[in-house]
Amino acid sequence: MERTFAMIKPDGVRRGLTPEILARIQKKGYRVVGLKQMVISRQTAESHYGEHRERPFFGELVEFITGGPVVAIALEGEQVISGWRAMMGATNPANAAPGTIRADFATTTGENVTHGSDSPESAERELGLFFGNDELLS
Ligand code: YYY
Ligand code: MG
Repeated sequence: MERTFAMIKPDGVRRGLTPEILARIQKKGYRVVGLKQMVISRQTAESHYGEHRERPFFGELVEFITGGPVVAIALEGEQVISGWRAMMGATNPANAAPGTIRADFATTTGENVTHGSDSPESAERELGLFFGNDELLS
């Protein structure tokens, strides 16, 4: 059993996609073990996306992700790290397979509705960044 960090980004929250996305997660059968709506601080955003610090889009990415409320989600399930990434689809919605969240709800890479950790190491780091242990179901 794995855990991963998922997030509905500010574009998804603003557009009212939270219920639709949570429904997809629950229908798939993943267990929501942590859930909160929050505005991400600049410091947390820069840490969360630290691997992209030198990329040209980093500034815009931090502005975007701190620009409105997000929904932070801790998920548990069999192979949930790759499974949630599969449900989201490719980073660029133009390359995302039909039926994935990014294909169905997004048109640009910069505003692609959801986040998902890309490895067990990222999942552990990101869950620790966004949730205290007392905020997660055991
Ligand atoms: O993990 P994932 O979100 O699918 O993609 P990453 O390569 O980790 O990039 C994180 C985030 O950065 C992406 O969701 C949108 C943004 N981004 C961008 O704006 N332009 C790019 N060329 C690449 C990524
Ligand atoms: Mg990533």
